[in-house]
Amino acid sequence: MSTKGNVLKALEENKGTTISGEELASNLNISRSAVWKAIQELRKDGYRIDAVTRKGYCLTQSSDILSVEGILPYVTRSNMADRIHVFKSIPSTNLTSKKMALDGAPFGTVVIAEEQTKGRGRRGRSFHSPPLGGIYMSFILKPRFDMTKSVLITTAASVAVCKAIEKVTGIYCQIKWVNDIYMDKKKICGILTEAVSNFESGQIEYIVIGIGINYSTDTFDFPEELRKTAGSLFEAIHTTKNDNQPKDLDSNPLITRNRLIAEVINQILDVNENLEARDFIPEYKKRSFVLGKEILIIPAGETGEERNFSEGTSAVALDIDQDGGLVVRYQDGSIDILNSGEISIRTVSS
Ligand code: BT5
Repeated sequence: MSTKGNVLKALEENKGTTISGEELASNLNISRSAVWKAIQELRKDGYRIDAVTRKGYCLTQSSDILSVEGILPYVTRSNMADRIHVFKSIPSTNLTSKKMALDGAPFGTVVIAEEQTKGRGRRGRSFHSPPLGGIYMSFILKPRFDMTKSVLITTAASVAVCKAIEKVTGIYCQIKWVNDIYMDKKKICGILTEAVSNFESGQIEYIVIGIGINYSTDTFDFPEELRKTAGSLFEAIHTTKNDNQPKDLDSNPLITRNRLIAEVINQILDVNENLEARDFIPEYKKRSFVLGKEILIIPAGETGEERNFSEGTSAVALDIDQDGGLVVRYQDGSIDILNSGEISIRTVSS
């Protein structure tokens, strides 16, 4: 690790407390001027580091630049130091993950970006990924069963993300089948699961799960057409499931993007290890806001965009089955199970 990386690691481990230049220098076996130089570089990168006269340096609690050093202290697994990769700006963390997987990156690798310039949604749609306020991350995971159950993987990931958000921020989110996470009726997270197959054998070699969370994205950072439907965890005033009190991001410096990313890593790796047990299905149902409601099932058009609203088929969402499929009843009384990601649904009744 570079001197700058080592100094950052030490500051992250002591976040919120002051550590002297002398101590940093001796712990890292470098000169005090090397420490000073590293601090200057980190400040240039945007880290908020206070210098306290005769006491030393303190990385302020609210400093929240994404970094491996800032994430690692909260990750429960011990083998992740070389598997977490943070980028400033890349086209898409899913794309980078796929390339890394083909180049031999191990299962459990996580790719994170401050900004995506070509964030991807399903079926060629885009996921708006501006810098600073968002979390864009992808996992390279081992396929645990055939991809006809790919909906199940996305289902499990949705629950994992909701649990991570609740644990770190106290905010209770809901899920719209299959891959959208909502807070206060606005989409704050989307998930895109993709498979990487071996060209020759046709076998699926890797699964890439991409997660985009609007953490503190300003409404005006969304394009006009998304402002009514897209929300952010810390947009304005939020309520928690437990106390229904306003939640202010700055009042709790322990809530950071680095911390939330670490918890998403913990939850995703845990749930993925035991996917077949399907323990997450009850939690998915509890958080689903479509169950019991009238919905419109809208097929995707050839360009990937949804077809005309009026083409939708009306149905009632009854249940989520053991493979993450949505059980629906059509107006003629017939029952169907939707497993394909090739449709979108809209709630009609609230
Ligand atoms: C998704 O697709 O919601 C999956 C999004 C996955 C994004 C992550 S970020 C990390 C990883 N790398 C990638 O390149 N992608 C993954 P879909 O269900 O198709 O929804 C896309 C639609 O959501 C768009 O057509 C917009 O209407 C809306 N949308 C776009 N950006 C949004 C945002 N930031 N927040 C809320 N809604 C958004």
